[in-house]
Amino acid sequence: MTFVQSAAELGNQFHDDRVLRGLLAQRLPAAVLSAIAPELAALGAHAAEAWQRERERSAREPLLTHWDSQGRRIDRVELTPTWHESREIAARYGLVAAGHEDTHAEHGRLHQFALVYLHHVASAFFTCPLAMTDGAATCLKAAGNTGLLARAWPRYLSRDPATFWISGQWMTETPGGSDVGNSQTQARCDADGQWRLYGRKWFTSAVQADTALALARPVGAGDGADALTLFYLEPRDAQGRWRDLVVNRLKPKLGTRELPSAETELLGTPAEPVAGLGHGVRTIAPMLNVTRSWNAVCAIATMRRAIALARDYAFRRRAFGRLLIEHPLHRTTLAALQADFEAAFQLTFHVVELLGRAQHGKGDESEAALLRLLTPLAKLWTGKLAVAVCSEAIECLGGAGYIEDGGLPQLLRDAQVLPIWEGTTNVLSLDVLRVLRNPAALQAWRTGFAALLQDVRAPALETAGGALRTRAQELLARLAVLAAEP
Ligand code: MFK
Repeated sequence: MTFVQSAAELGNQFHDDRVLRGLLAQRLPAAVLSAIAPELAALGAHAAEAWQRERERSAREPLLTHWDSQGRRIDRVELTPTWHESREIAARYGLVAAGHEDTHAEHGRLHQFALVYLHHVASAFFTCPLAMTDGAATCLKAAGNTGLLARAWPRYLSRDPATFWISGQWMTETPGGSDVGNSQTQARCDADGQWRLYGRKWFTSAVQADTALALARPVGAGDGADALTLFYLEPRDAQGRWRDLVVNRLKPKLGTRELPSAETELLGTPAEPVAGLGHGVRTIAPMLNVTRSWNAVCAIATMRRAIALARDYAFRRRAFGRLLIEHPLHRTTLAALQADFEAAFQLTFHVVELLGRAQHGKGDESEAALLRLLTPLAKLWTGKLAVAVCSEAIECLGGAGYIEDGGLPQLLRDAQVLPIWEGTTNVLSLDVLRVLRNPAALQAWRTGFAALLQDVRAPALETAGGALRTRAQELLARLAVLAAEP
């Protein structure tokens, strides 16, 4: 009888996650934790079931149909079953709402992002429009646009799938991916006062979103980022027909293939300025900072999944007379992956906690500055790390890891988007420098580091703590020099 190796399996992804459970127990009041634990456990069970289910069916992708049988241009986008399911889950579990509701006060963001972390991989990147929806809600609130808040906010935060809306973020154009200031989309105002957008958006993530925030340049406004205006639009009418826009193509991407990213042409799409005219990049910035936090959470969720599979496999697979986990080199490899993951996890959830505190007016100015500084850092570090961790996890399973049906190749392909969208590593490094020019940021970093290092008190950690202090001081000195450069 030929030997057949059993595949890596997943248990309940909440119950099995020592790191998440430890953090929540440490950071949340016991009453909050016991209130949310059942839904975390339910999503943890769903994560494991969804992983198994995906292994048993062939890959699906959204489908774009341009014409109906009579020759009418319809640009119908059919979504995958997982995307339909994820919309339901997102509303019912409040994956956006939990971050904005007052139920758990400043702990709301921890609650929300624990849910997101558990659901991300099972969502087939439905987390992308959820991140943008969260960003849009944050952006409208920051802009204080009462009309748009009254219209869209209750939908973005709805826990009812029938009324839940998702938002897109339409910035990228052919001349401007990172350099958004090069955007060419024009905004023209009709005689009756209606603004309309004309131009090509080259990477409209989640094209089927109910609303979108889009940057465009009012005619005569001049060049550069500051002349752009942020507009709110609803791309389809009540009958589901596109409002003066066409969907030219769905992007043939390396990964995130269930996510319908599209090339669209705006042909006079009605839109409304979010916060007056001009300063569009500054107005959309709150959205960018929120989606960057989501990106970091989804990156650590990806790492955790890759490591869970590699670890389970190490307890099943025998080589050279013993289990892989009994080989010191293999154990060291897994331990190194886990160490990187845990560091990334702690940084990311620190950002999440700061976000919740800032939103509820708990943090002081120094905390706000630290949040602004750590957000791009968490995004840039975790995005790149997720790719490396997935790659190493594949190697941990050898040839079995390289096979499509096992799921790890898709995890790696999907991870590759994390360092790219929402600011590449270099763009975010420049953002960090932008922040550091504010002396309060450097001081916040100093204070934040000192507070964290105070917690390193166990005698066994004395040497490591000392090394960390020296490295932190070197880093601070280097950052001060960089921040002073023109
Ligand atoms: C699973 C997770 C899912 C995640 C969701 C994925 C959705 C993907 C869909 C996409 O849209 S992907 C495309 C995302 N594109 C980017 O992230 C753009 C990357 N480029 C940048 O981030 C540039 O730094 C940026 C365009 C924002 C600014 O470049 P500029 O043209 O050099 O502008 P400038 O003059 O430096 O900044 C303009 C203003 O914005 C300044 O304020 P003031 O007008 O008051 O001086 C900046 O301080 C402010 N600003 C820029 N970045 C900020 C910010 N303010 C707060 N936070 C920031 N991050």
